[in-house]
Amino acid sequence: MSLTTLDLLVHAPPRGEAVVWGIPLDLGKDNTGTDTGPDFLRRRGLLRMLEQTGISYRDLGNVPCPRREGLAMGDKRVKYLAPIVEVVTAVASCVREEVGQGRRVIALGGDHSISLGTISGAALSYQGELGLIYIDAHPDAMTDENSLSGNIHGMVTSALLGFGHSSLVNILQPGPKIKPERLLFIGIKDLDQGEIDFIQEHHLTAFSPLDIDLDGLRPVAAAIDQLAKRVKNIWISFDIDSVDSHFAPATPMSSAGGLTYREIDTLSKYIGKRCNVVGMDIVECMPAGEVGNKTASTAISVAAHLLGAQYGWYTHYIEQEATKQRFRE
Ligand SMILES: [Mn+2]
Repeated sequence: MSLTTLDLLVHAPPRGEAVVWGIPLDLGKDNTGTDTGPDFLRRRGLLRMLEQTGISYRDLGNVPCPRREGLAMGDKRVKYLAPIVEVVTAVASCVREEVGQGRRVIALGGDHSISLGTISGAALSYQGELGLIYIDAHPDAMTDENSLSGNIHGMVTSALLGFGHSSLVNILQPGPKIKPERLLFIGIKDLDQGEIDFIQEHHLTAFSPLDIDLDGLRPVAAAIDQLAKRVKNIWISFDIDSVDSHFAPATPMSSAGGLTYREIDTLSKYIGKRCNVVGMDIVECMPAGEVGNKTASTAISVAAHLLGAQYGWYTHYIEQEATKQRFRE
């Protein structure tokens, strides 16, 4: 074992206070079913995890989000633009406030369009001094001009970088929110040609499962370290579909070939110990697709690790043994 890996396993009580916030926005894509994601993750152990790991938190409940029945879709190139912008603008202003108070935000989606709000808010709170690690099977870098579906959940990173429909770019304040050299993609594997061009054109750093198969996690870890050195505060946007469907089936774009359990487990531990994670999104959770408790337990342990906590079956086991011992004494 190297000193690095031992260091990653040290149990240190996570610092600071967190807020849990549900954003059941379900308008950013064609299929529905991610609106129940926040309550599902709470019920399946997210809040229990926060209690067990000693993270003090407040649950802010769920943001009211309009349902698509009776709503006008509007321009087919940016479906449901007006209601999405309304919700994410409110989200941005609340996240700016919470982050400004030094609280770490755990934002539960909803589809990935919520991140237009959470990340814009956090970036504005730090006057643009924010790094972003985007863990997703898709880079979500389309625009209203080249998207085939017109779904806004696929236009997130392009808008944060300042490209695409002006209403998505100018959330809360005009202009880009993230600098291209402060964005790191991990897990992308399903890309449109427009996204391949976008990544090349803006020299974005991206690691696909193929890169990880070829070179291992070492280059990814180096890129994480480099980002943490470049910018103090980091936001993690975790799309459940970045993980192989075997380990996290409950997501609309679930597919095989994504990150393995061990890869996401290692990565989340590494990020949690090496980066100052100021907040995270956990998005695209679709409870109807759940098998057993696979997706929930994967997502919840990822969240714990991103906050710097040790969490898993072995920590439970140790706790139980410690309780038994106290009882005997
Ligand atoms: Mn996504």
